[in-house]
Amino acid sequence: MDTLISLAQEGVEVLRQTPVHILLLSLVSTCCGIALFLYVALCFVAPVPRSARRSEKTYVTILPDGSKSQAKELPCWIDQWRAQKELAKRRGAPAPKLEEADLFMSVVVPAYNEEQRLGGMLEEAVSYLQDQYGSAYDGEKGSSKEKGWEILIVSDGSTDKTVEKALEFAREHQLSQHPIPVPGPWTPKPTHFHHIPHGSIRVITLEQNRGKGGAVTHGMRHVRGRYAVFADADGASRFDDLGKLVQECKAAEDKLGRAVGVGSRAHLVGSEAVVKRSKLRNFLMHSFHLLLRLMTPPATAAIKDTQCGFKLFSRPSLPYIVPYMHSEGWIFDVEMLMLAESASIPMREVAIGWKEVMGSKLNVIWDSLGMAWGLAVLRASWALGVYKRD
Ligand SMILES: Nc1nc2c(ncn2[C@@H]2O[C@H](COP(=O)(O)OP(=O)(O)OP(=O)(O)O)[C@@H](O)[C@H]2O)c(=O)[nH]1
Ligand SMILES: [Mg+2]
Repeated sequence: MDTLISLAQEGVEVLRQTPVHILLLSLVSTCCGIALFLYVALCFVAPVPRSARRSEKTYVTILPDGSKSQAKELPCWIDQWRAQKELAKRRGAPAPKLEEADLFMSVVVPAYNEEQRLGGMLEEAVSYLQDQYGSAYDGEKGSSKEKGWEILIVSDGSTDKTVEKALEFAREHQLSQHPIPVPGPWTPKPTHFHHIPHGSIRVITLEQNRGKGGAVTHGMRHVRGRYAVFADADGASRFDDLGKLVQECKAAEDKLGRAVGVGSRAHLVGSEAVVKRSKLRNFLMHSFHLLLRLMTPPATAAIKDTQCGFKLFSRPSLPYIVPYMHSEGWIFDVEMLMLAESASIPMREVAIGWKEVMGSKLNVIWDSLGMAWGLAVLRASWALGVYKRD
């Protein structure tokens, strides 16, 4: 004990005798050393999304005769926009605008082994889309009409019959003479069947599983709509609430037409749907929200439900978000919101209907740990400049 005290006294004496500028210099160099170490460590652990493979830049659909199409090239607005941006930079011209939308609403459905749940979700989606937005691509590019829709199903390396089920659904809804609608979480006894226009459902297959974030981002790169929404394949979110998201988004759009509508289940906390979940899951959900509030910038931190799989983007907001996405897993929603916030894009949280649907693939403990780690890496990578906008 005595030795410890005398050692401490010696240390204090040395500090007292060292000139202040030397002390400051050592402090600054220690901080710089730590920051450099963190930066280098982050460069190793921060996720870098794999680039899309050749076949992943194609889609298949159902042709008017009911056969499956050949793989067709997926139009990618980012590739075109990047090329135009590069050209504009060389000429010293202002950044280009995104090319006009081909249709009104694009729906991206990430699907990983969803042969069981996908049909009901699609039924509810197409009945809303067909009622609201009528026939698909009507050829009037740049039209101000609120017409036309498409669904992009991104099978995320599924090993079951997700792709076959999606195509079967499209075939049935294009051709069927004896239609039978598929029951879904919100319509267990559906009464209406909608015939859909040819080619309005496109199926994209990722060769290897990327995670929900990777699948959603991939889909978002290829949307043709004036608005693009992503929606989970389980149909847990009430699809009819898309109208509310569109309304809120429109009301919030800035001068550039940018806005994000964030579907939210926050109003359901305390309701049967949430209480029914295990105590552990609810505890982890609250801990995650606390972490989010502490670690994210103010507008993102103010969103009460960042994880809801139902978010709408107006087309002009896409170039500020989608090209800069890194997260492949469950934390990708937070990255989308943070990117929107850093570009000052207005965000509106909109209460939607939501139901617990059997068959979730979320591993409560493992995925919660992964999300906490992902959030820390994400936040540090943007803060320290490992990730940056070009
Ligand atoms: N689990 C998982 N889902 C993926 C993956 N890629 C895409 N998804 C899709 O992500 C969506 C959400 O998956 P769910 O298993 O319902 O998880 P969740 O909705 O976040 O959690 P719950 O509230 O329990 O339903 C579904 O459309 C999945 O098919 C992946 O790699 N893993
Ligand atoms: Mg779900």
